[in-house]
Amino acid sequence: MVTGSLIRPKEQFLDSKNKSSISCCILGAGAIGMIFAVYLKRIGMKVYVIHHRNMAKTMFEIQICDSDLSGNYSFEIAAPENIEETDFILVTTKATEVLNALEGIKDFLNNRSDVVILSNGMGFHEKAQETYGSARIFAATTTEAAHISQPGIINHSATGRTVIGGISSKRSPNWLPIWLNAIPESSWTQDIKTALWEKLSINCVINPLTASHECRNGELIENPALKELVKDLCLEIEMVSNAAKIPHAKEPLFDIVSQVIFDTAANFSSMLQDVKAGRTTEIESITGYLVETAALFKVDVPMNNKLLKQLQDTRFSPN
Ligand code: KPL
Repeated sequence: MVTGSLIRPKEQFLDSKNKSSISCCILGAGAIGMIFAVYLKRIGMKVYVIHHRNMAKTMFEIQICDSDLSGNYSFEIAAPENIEETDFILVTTKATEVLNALEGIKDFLNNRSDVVILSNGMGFHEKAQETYGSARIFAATTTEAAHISQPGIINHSATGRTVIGGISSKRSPNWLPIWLNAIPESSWTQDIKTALWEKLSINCVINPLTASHECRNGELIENPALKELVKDLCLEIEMVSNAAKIPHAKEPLFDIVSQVIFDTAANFSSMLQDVKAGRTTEIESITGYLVETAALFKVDVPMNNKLLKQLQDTRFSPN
C-alpha cells in the first residue's frame, strides 16, 4: 500500500489535554462509523453521535459481534455545543451523503473545527474544503470491514489499516497522537490523495464487478471468467494512474486487489449491498471519478465506462 511518508508518534500526548477530555462527534452512524466510535471510546475519549432524525433520543445504542470489540455500547447524542466544541468530527457517511451531512451541521462549524472524512470515493473532499473554508478538512481511508446485520447489530468482518492526512494543509492536527493510539494499524501521511487513489482503484474493481455479477468478493478470483475481468480492469486503471502520474505501489494493482479479495472473500461489497437494498450506490464517486480523471488525461477506459453506465442504470427493488 502506498502511504507516503509516515509519522507515528508513539507515546506523545497532548500538552494541555488528557485523553478523557478529548472529544469526537461521529457523523454517519453506520457500521464503519460505529467501529471507529468504539475504537476511540475504548481509549477513554468522549464520543458523541450526531443524529438528526430523532432528536428526542439521548443515547445511541449498538452491539458489535465477531470482533475483539464485541459487546454493547452506548453513545450520547451530540448537542449543538458538543459539535461546536469537539476536537474533531468524523464523517463516515456514504460518499453520496458527505456534502449533505456537512450541510446539516454547517451552523456548528467554525474556524476551530477539524473534520475527518472517512468515506469511499474521491472528489468530495475538495468540495467540502471549498464550501467550509474555515474548517480544516482531513481525509482518511481504511481497509476495516463491517456491516449492519440487523438494526443496531454490527458485524466487524475484518480489521484493517487506516491512513489519515490533510486535504489543504499538510500540518498534522494536535489530536493526531490520540487517533494513532486509538485506531489499530493507523498512520499519518503527507500524501493522502495517493492513499485515497489506491483505495479508489481497489473499489473500482471489486465494487462494480460484484454489484453487476451479484457475487461475494471471493468469486471474483474463484471464477476464471471474472478473474480475467479483474485483470483487465486493473490494467485499465493502471493506465490512468500512469497518465495522471499518481505514485503507486511497486506491485501490480492486480496483486493488491487480489489480496483484498482474498482478505474479504466472504463479504458482499458495499456496492452490492446498496444495490440489493435499493439504495443509491457510490458509483459516481468511485468509477465516475476514475472515468473523469481518465478523460482529463485522454485515456480510453471502455470497461470502466461500461460498468459506470450499467450501475447508473441499475435499480433493484429492496428485498
Ligand atoms: O471497501 C470495500 C467495499 O465493499 O466498499 C471493499 C474493499 C471492496 C471490501 O468489500
